[in-house]
Amino acid sequence: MDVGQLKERIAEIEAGIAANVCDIDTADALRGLETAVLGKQGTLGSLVKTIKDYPPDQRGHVGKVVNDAKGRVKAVIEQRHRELEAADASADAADAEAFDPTLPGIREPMGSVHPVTAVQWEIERIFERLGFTVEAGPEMETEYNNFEALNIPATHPARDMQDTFWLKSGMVLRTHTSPVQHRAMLKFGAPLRVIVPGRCFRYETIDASHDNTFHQVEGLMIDRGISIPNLIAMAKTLLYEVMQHEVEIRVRPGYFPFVEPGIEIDMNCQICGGAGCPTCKQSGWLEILPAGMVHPNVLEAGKIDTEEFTGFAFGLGLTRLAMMKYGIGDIRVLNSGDLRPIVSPDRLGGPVIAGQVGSGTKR
Ligand code: FA5
Repeated sequence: MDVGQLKERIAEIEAGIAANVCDIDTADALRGLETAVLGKQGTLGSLVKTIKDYPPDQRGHVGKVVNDAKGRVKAVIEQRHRELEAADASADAADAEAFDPTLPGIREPMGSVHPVTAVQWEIERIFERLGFTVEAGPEMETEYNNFEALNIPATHPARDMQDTFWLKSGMVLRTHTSPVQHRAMLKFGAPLRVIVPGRCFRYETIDASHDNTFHQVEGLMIDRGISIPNLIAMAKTLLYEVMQHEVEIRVRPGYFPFVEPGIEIDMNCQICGGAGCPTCKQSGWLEILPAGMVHPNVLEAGKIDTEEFTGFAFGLGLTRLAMMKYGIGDIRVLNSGDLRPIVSPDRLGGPVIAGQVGSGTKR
């Protein structure tokens, strides 16, 4: 091509670059353009090789035309580089402005201790101070431990006092925590001070104060000279410490085959203040602590010397006590799985730390 055609070709190349360079928005793409135009095989770069083909008197001029064009294109590409760098820097600045480290963080929702667990821990602390140990027993029990060892033989009418979930194996879901009395006597002998918090199961109609799954705390104290006044004093201390105020109680005779005599300790309903409500079945009182002196047959089944030792036992309704403490009028919310708080976490001892709550009784 002659010098005129060369100049036209160069003008075309430059016009193409000028038209498209603004659409290039990454440094990589810009480097690609640079190679495609200025590289040895590039549209402008490859023209350098042709300089030697021109007559000697024109070579100086052709070389200047080609190199000037290369310089202009290089300047256009560098300008675009600077624009891209400036755009990146202002995007970083905008990001930095959007992140304000002084703003308070967004709190993840935290769990809290279940009201029943909170009262259980409190009761464990109270009894540990009184020299009791905390034991656990299986929720699936033998018929013998749940009934016979507690002086309730198969034909005894008291079997109907607690509607039972029977398992195909012949075992039962324990209807109360009392079978652990027998286990503890065999395990530790006398003297003995033990409490057993745990879940119990009954096949019964559910209402505001009855669930088919609920918690009790069994208590057992065996020693020389134990009598009913020890039991009543302990019950008063327990209720006072849990409720943090004096609680009105009433004591009635009660019948349980595993104690003699048996008593029922009821507490003044804290939901209605004694006026009557669905929780206390309009009576103003709630059965909370059935108890009594351990029956000699039960002591003997537990290999305790009845000549030397006597003892009291109680079966605290832990779920109901939690309801009274926190003013929960319906037992059904406690096992409902509804996670909306019914009690302020502060009253339950603050948020739970992962792993703190388990099915066991110990913290
Ligand atoms: C018993 O279970 C006896 N084992 C208690 C006992 C132990 C007596 C040691 C003497 C010596 P009772 O069936 O009354 O007793 O239950 C004890 C407590 O568990 C009741 O006072 C009540 O507070 C609670 N309770 C019983 N059934 C339910 C239920 N369906 N839902 C919620 N709480 C219940």
